[in-house]
Amino acid sequence: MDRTATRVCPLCEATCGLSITLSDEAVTRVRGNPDDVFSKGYLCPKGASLGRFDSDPDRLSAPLVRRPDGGFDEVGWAEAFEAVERGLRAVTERHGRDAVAVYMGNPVIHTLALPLYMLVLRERLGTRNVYSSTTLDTMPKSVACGLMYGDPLAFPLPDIDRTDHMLILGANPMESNGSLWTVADLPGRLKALRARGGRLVVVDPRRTRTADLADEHVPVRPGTDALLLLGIVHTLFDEDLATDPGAGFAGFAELSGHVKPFAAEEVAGACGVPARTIRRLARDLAAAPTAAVYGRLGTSTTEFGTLTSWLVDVVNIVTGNFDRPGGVLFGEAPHATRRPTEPFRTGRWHSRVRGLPEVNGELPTATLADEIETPGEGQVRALLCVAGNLVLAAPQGERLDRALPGLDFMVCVDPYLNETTRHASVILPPPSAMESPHYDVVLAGRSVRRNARFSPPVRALAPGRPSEAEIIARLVLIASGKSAAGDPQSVDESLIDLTLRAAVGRPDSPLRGRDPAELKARLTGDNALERRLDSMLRLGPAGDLFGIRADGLNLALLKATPNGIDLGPLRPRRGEVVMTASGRVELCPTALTEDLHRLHGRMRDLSSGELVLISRRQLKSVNSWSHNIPTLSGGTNRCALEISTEDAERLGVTAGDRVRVRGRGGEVVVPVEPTDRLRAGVVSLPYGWGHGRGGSRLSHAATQPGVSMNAVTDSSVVDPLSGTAVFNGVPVRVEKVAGAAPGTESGKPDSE
Ligand SMILES: Nc1nc2c(c(=O)[nH]1)N[C@H]1C(S)=C(S)[C@@H](COP(=O)(O)OP(=O)(O)OC[C@H]3O[C@@H](n4cnc5c(=O)[nH]c(N)nc54)[C@H](O)[C@@H]3O)O[C@H]1N2
Ligand SMILES: Nc1nc2c(c(=O)[nH]1)N[C@H]1C(S)=C(S)[C@@H](COP(=O)(O)OP(=O)(O)OC[C@H]3O[C@@H](n4cnc5c(=O)[nH]c(N)nc54)[C@H](O)[C@@H]3O)O[C@H]1N2
Ligand code: SF4
Ligand SMILES: [Mo]
Repeated sequence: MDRTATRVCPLCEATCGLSITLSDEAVTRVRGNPDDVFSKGYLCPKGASLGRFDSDPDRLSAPLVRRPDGGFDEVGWAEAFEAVERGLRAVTERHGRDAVAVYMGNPVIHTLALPLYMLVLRERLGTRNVYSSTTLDTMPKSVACGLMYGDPLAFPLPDIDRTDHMLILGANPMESNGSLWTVADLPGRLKALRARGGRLVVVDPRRTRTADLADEHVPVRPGTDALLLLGIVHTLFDEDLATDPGAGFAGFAELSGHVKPFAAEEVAGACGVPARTIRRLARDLAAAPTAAVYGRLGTSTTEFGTLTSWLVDVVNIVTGNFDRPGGVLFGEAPHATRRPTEPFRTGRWHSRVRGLPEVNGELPTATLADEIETPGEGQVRALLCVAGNLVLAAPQGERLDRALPGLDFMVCVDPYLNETTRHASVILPPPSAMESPHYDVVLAGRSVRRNARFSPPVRALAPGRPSEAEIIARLVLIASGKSAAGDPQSVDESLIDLTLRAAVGRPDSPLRGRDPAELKARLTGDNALERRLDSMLRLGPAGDLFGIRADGLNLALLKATPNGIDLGPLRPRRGEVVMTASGRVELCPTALTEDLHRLHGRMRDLSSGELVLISRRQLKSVNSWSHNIPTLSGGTNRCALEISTEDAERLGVTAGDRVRVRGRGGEVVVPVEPTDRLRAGVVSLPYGWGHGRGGSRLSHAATQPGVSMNAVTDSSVVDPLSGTAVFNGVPVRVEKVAGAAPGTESGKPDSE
């Protein structure tokens, strides 16, 4: 029997609504759901392949526990949890709580269960060794927003549907579909901007598909966007085009002083962009009726990631485009979210080996290998890795590949036996997305239109198989010193009690004085996790407040509305969001203006002319874990080093020749693809390849393994303010090799 179900896609931040056809419970077809209130039928090739992810024969269906001889045994769930309990307890009893590190990868934000439970798990583990993909990605933006607005999760989002002018730096949304910016059908919306007469400018060392669509492409030298943006801000002051944002903002007058050394004419050489272009970019932004500047991975994972992220917002503010329709607006989740309780600051503790500051309760993933390898008090001896593929994702991942086997104990919550999980002591595989309920706890708050959508599981869980929520809840029990065999729902029950008690206790709460038990009795949902979601929906800005707001949201309403509920466009709301100590938006936080000296000191080396490596994402890849899906690999989706035709000629290489790419972190041998899409002096590798390692079970990926870009990157270099890794602007040497075997990779450090 065929049937169809709706579900939001978990593969990227665009959150497209899908219509899924099942035949005898197997997914036979995935289409965009034309009635979805947010995505209106859009989908990309990855979403169309979601059924292949579901039916991939390499997905683990039972837990694996390592045998003394090194292989894995498939075991029952109770036995696997007992092994975790024993393993983690042995480490904490001997070495203390900080000896257990936790790493959370990117798919965390694409599930309902993980963002809700990982916070609790982190708290209960009580370790300072918390790591995540955030310090491989968005942390610079968080630090900038924390310092400017007081909330590290308050991200201004370009109002794409109403803007007249978009300046995009270091992002390729035509292929990535957007990031820190949840927009379904971003390609269509960028085209619509052009069609209504709006202007699109793309700053990127590579002429990407997004740049192909633009009115203007500015091929900047990698790692120099902070200088380019400073040149723009300088021009705005210099030519009297800067708008004083007024009383709610601190530091406008000071700003013009800070940008003094960065005139367009001063930075042009380092950026590789003519001064007249920089000045014109500034004038165009100032002249546009509305404009929005957006920067993503190419601006974030560089040595000056936090400065660049700050300057993107500075330009939006001093061109009068901050917190207004057509400019940038803060996102707004429809459910209750955690707000910070104290002004943002970093460095409440430091990493043991390199002394890097804590940010948002985390330490930089770039220093995890140091913490595992360096003996002494506080050494990391166990790792809990949830939805992460550290070996391919972290800078100098080959070093982690060598360090992980030295751990006393390692638990992975992951559906695959892959490059990282092959080092685990225990692997706990979550069920497929098809068997998991979904609501975008994180991404709903980054969405260009406010909306609420709930997807029930498309298919029932196999009997005896725990949901991802149950897996993590049992880990929470273990971390709380209880038995993993206890009741996992007790974790949610106690969290619901806490939330409701707080809601009735707040002096300004509309629910003040109500009985929490009475409110709890009204929650609906098929399990405790769903009831927890119901409480968050009901207490949120669009919630029904347990009946006070007649048309407000609750879970039952979302279940009755499978295509979702649109709650309208974003609105100006900085008054609600900004929570700095001064109560004003801080245009010139000291930590940032001080970092300008480091940038100024580096201006010369940035234009040294050595070859630098940048990363790229591919339309048919999902980071490191989709290459096992045959429909998403092969053809144009392969691993090769792009090189400018000019550099190819200089090195005497032509398409398909093999080259050795050597960086400070190590080297790879990879075929080249000369292209006129790259500016000279820049080479580009796709991120996420490097499969085919012994002990992994990714049969299709092993047939075309590619090489890992992170065999070349260097974990000793980070953006110091956020601890974020550097994946763009990595100095490398490239030389032709004769007759090397395909995809050879030594990962041997060049100099350490
Ligand atoms: N050189 C270079 N390195 C980079 C980047 C780059 O551009 N260049 N990009 C960086 C960025 S932006 C990011 S976000 C990081 C990503 O870093 P990671 O998140 O560590 O890596 P991913 O490749 O996303 O791997 C996700 C893992 O989660 C598993 N998984 C998939 N779905 C689920 C699920 O539902 N539940 C669970 N429990 N597990 C699941 C997959 O099998 C895989 O092992 O990589 C970073 N690394
Ligand atoms: N198809 C697909 N979509 C994805 C993913 C995927 O793997 N595949 N991954 C998801 C994840 S985890 C993320 S974080 C997002 C990332 O989303 P994006 O940031 O939009 O994606 P990237 O392709 O990494 O784009 C970075 C761009 O920066 C450019 N660049 C590199 N260095 C510099 C520089 O110094 N300055 C400037 N101005 N540009 C530079 C690169 O050429 C590239 O075009 O994508 C998400 N969506
Ligand atoms: S754009 Fe992203 S959310 Fe939409 S179908 Fe593709 S992978 Fe899924
Ligand atoms: Mo990412």
